[in-house]
Amino acid sequence: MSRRVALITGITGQDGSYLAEFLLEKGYRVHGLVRRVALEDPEHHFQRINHIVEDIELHSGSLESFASLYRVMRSVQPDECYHLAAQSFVSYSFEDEFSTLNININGTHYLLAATHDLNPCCRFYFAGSSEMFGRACEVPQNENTRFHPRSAYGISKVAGFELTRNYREAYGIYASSGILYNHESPRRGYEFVSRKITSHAARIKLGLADRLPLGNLDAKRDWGHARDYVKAMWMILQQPEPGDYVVATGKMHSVAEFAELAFSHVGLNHRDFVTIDTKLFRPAEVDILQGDASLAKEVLGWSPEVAFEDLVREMVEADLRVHATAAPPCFQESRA
Ligand code: NDP
Ligand code: GDR
Repeated sequence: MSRRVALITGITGQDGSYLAEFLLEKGYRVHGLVRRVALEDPEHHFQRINHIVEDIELHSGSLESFASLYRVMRSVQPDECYHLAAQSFVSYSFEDEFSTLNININGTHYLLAATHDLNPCCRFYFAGSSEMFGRACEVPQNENTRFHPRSAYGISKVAGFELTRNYREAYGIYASSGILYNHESPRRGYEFVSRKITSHAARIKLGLADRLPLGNLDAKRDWGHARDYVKAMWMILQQPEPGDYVVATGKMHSVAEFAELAFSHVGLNHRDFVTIDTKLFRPAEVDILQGDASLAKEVLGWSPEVAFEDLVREMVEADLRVHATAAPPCFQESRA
């Protein structure tokens, strides 16, 4: 039997790298869309996929270019397309609404249009987000909860979600969305609060830093492990009918609780190191997100395997190893 073919956009990101590993283990031929700059500078851009780069096939393209997505779709002819690439940092979307909307909305539209034109039997996955619920009108949120996005990022994800649904309804494309809540791992980008906290806890423990500036400590999120969540993406595309699913742990913790746990893991009290930087507050915050993944459990048979405490521990331990052996990462952020 011939191997199934998957195309992953955003393969160099956290989720793309775990999904590529997962699909390779399942016997797929895995193709990835990467930006040209990444092909030119693999040392920096392929950190998350270096260990599997010989097993996958990479194609250069950008979400900004319909022509490049069309060319890649025509050349790969995937059975399944996982569209994960995006400007994914909520905070940055306040600084550059225009590029966030352009990249996230047009990129999704281009890919759906190319799928429809060239490969209408391909199963399409869209990376939706709990940020679509934003100022949620109910807790926990499920597939029927009204959207109220609070950032250009959230708006772009609502648009991508609606485009995906419309390609399903108007053209009969097998197109599904996962509405995923925050998921983290040792491969998380340093700009996100989880990795910012665990990397600082490790660096402070190792004497490489002495404080951790944070913004809103009261925000509450439903945090899971990325490895569990990429499995849900695959399960969503294995259903007989396309559909949309909330993927979440159903448990909520504040940013302060995350920091408390991470620092306690290295024997420190977060209160001695965390400072509040008002620049890191967002113009419009999402205060509470908690998902109800009953549908995913019932229909997909999916449930999260990694508990919050184990996730935080794994990230802190990984960061202790990273910072004990390498130069600390350099990143700048003006907003949270
Ligand atoms: P990352 O930020 O780690 O990865 C984003 C990926 O998108 C990278 O591979 C990046 O490439 C690529 N990308 C960005 N802009 C472009 C572009 N113009 N053209 C081509 N590729 C581009 O995100 P995650 O892995 O965490 O998330 C995956 C998806 O899931 C995203 O769409 C995100 O919005 C969504 N999501 C994530 C959640 C989470 O908690 N992680 C929760 C809900 C949804 P490069 O390496 O070159 O920058
Ligand atoms: P989020 O993740 O916006 O939920 O989006 P992030 O980790 O950036 O923020 C979570 C919460 O922490 C608060 N916060 C800070 N955040 C950052 N980044 N830095 C800080 O210093 C800081 N201090 C407090 C934020 O205000 C916020 O409330 C992530 C991304 O992966 C999206 O792509 C995805 O769609 C959603 O999760 C679900």
